[in-house]
Amino acid sequence: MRNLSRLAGRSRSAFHRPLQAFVMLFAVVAGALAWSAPAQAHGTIVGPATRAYQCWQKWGSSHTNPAMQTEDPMCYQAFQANPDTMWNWMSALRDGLGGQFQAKTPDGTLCSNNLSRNASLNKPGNWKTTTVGNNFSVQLYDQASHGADYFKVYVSKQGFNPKTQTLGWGNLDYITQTGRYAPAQNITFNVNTSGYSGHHVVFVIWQASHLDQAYMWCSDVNFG
Ligand SMILES: [Cu+2]
Repeated sequence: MRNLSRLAGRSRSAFHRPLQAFVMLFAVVAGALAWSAPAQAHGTIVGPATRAYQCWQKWGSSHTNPAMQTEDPMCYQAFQANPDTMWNWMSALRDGLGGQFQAKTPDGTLCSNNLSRNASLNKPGNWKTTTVGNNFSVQLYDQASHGADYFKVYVSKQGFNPKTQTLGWGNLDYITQTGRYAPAQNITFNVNTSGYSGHHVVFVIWQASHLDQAYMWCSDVNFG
């Protein structure tokens, strides 16, 4: 009997030890995942605000407000389609494009950076605009301080109507490409344009510096 109970005790603890090890491993992995979340934060253009950022700013704290449907139908449809688009306004990125932005971004998917989870951002409509002059500044806010290899800036052609037309590469005027920027949370540069009036889309590509990581966004502006 004594031998038998000792044997049973040994086998029970032998069973428990791997289980405990597994539970501890799970805790460690879960902790690592929780810690990696802030490191996955990135950035966006906050001025003039990108579509997702603008919707997050205006409605993020009141996204169940029924007034949004009539006051801001484009933000409303974006929240209906996938609220994660707004919560993750900083994460509109793709890795490994090798600078092949046009070849790897079909017409009609520019504002979402060809991310299906953000497809609502490609919809034409009455997006809220930021009023700018011909010369305006573009401001990146980057929680991760990646720095930039460069930014490319485009503006939709005069005559293109963001309220009724889906944006393709052929609808854009190429404006400029910047130089490099050292890692910083805030990067601001100036853009000079001429001949624009009314509602336009400012399309910006950010080639981050920490790895081959490209961000693309649409900001709706009104050239006053
Ligand atoms: Cu990042």
